[in-house]
Amino acid sequence: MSRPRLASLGDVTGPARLPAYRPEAHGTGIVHLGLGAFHRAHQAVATDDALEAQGGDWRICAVSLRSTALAEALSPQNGLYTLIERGVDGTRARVIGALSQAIANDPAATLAALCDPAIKIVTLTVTEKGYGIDRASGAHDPAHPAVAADLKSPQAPSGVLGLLTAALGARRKAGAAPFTVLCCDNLPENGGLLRGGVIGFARAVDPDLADFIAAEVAFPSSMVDRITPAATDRALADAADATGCTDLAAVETEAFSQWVIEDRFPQGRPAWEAGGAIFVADVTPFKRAKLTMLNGTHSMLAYAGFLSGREFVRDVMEDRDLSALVRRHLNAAAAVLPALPELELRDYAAALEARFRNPSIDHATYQIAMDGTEKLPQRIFAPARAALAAGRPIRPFAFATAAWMRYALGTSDAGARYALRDPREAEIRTRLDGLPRDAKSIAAALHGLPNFVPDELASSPQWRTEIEQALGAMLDKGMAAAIAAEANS
Ligand code: CS2
Repeated sequence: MSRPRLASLGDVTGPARLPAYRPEAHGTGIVHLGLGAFHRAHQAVATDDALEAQGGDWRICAVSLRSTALAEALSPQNGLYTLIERGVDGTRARVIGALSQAIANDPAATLAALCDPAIKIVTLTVTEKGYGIDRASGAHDPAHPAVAADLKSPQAPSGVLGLLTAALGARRKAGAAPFTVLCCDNLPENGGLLRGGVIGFARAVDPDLADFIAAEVAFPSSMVDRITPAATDRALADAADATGCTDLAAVETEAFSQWVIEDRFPQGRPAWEAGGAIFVADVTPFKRAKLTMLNGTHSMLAYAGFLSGREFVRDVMEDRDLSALVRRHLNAAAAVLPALPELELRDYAAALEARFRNPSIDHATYQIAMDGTEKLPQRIFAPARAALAAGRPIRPFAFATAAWMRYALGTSDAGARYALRDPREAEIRTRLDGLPRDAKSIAAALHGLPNFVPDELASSPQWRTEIEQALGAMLDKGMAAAIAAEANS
C-alpha cells in the first residue's frame, strides 16, 4: 500500500500523538548546529513541549554541517518527523513540530540563518570532535581541519567556531543583539569550553570582536541525556504504522530524557522545563556524574563488548561477567564523585543499569566505540586521576583504557578487521605499525599520543602496571576469557 509522505499534521491518520499547537503559527528563534538523531530525540522534543505549554517564537532552524541526507528527508516533510519512544512498558509515537527548516551542508545559508536578528539561541550537538578546541590551551585548535580552513577565510566560514564568530561579528555590526550559545555535547564544562574556543578563534581573526564576545555573549553549560541509537528500519516501519504516512526522518529513543541547563539566557528562552529540563546555577556536578557514570561505563562496555562479540548494549547486560564489570565500573565512578544532594548516586547507578538493559533499544557497541580519543579523557581519565589521588582502586579505569588499547589494534580475536572510526586513527596506526604484540610496547606507544593520557596517569607506575596487566590478559587469553578473569578476580 502506498502511503502519503508526512508533510502536514492533517496527513496523520494513525494513533501518533500530535503537537497541541499549530507549528506554522510560531516563528523561528533557535538555530541548531548538528542535525543528528540526538537533537531530534532531545532538544527538539523539549522545545516541542515548550511550544505546546507556552507558545512563543521558538521553532528551530536545524543545520546539518556535513551530511545532506537528513535535511533532504526533512525538507519535503516541512520539518515534521515521528519520535518513537521505546520504554520497557511499550512504544509510544509522537509527531514533533518544533523544526521549522533544515539546512544541509550549506555554509552560506547557515551563516545567513545565524545572522537573522530573530535568532536568540544557537544550540549545538556536533559531537566531541566537531568543535576544534585544543583542550590543553582552552582555545581553538589551529590544526583542526575546519578551524584551519576558517582561519584562512574567516569571512566564508564552514566550521563551528568560524561560523559562530562570523555571525557574532556580523550581528554586532548590524546592531543586532548576540545570541546565547548553548553547547549540548558530552564535554566537560561544555559552555566554558566552547566559549574558550570561540574567543580564541575570534582573537586570531579580530581581537576587538574577541573582547566583545568575552564581555557580551552567554555560553551556558548543559548536561544532556537520552540514549538514542542510530535509527533502524524498525523505526521507519513503526512511524509509518503510527502516522499512516511515510516518514524518512523518524527517530527512535528510550523513554528517559534529562536536560540540566545553566540558566543564563539574556535574550530569553523557551519554557524547556515543560519538557522536563531542570535549570540550575551550576551544571558541573550533574555533568561529571553523567560523563563518568553513564558515558564512562558506556565506553568500557563498548570496547569490551564489541571485542567479545556483543553487538548491542543489551547483549552486554545479558552477559554475567560483562554486567558485573558494568556494575564495578559504575561503583568506581560513583566513588570519586562529590555527594550531590539532588542525585542519589546509588539510585542513579541502578537506573543506568536498567536503561542499559532496555530490551527494545538496539544500541550498537560499535557506535559507542567511535571517537575514543575524544571521549576517554573526560569519561575515563578524569575519574581515574581522582581515584589515584584519593588512593582508591583504579583498576576499573585501567581495564577500560586497556580495552580501548586492544580495540585500537583494529583486529578482533577472530582476525576480523574493523575501522576504529576515530579522528586520530591514522596517528594511532603509525604508532602501532610494526610493534611487537605485547602489552608493554602497545601501552607505551598509545600513552605517547600527545594531548591524550594526562601526565599524572602516564607517569604513575601503578597505572602503567594495571594497564599492562589488563591488556596483557586481553592479548594472551583473548577478550572473552580476559573479561571472565577480570569479572571473577
Ligand atoms: C554514548 C552516548 O555514543 C556514546 O558515546 O555514550 O551517546 C550516550 O548514549 C548518550 O550520552 C546518552 O545520553
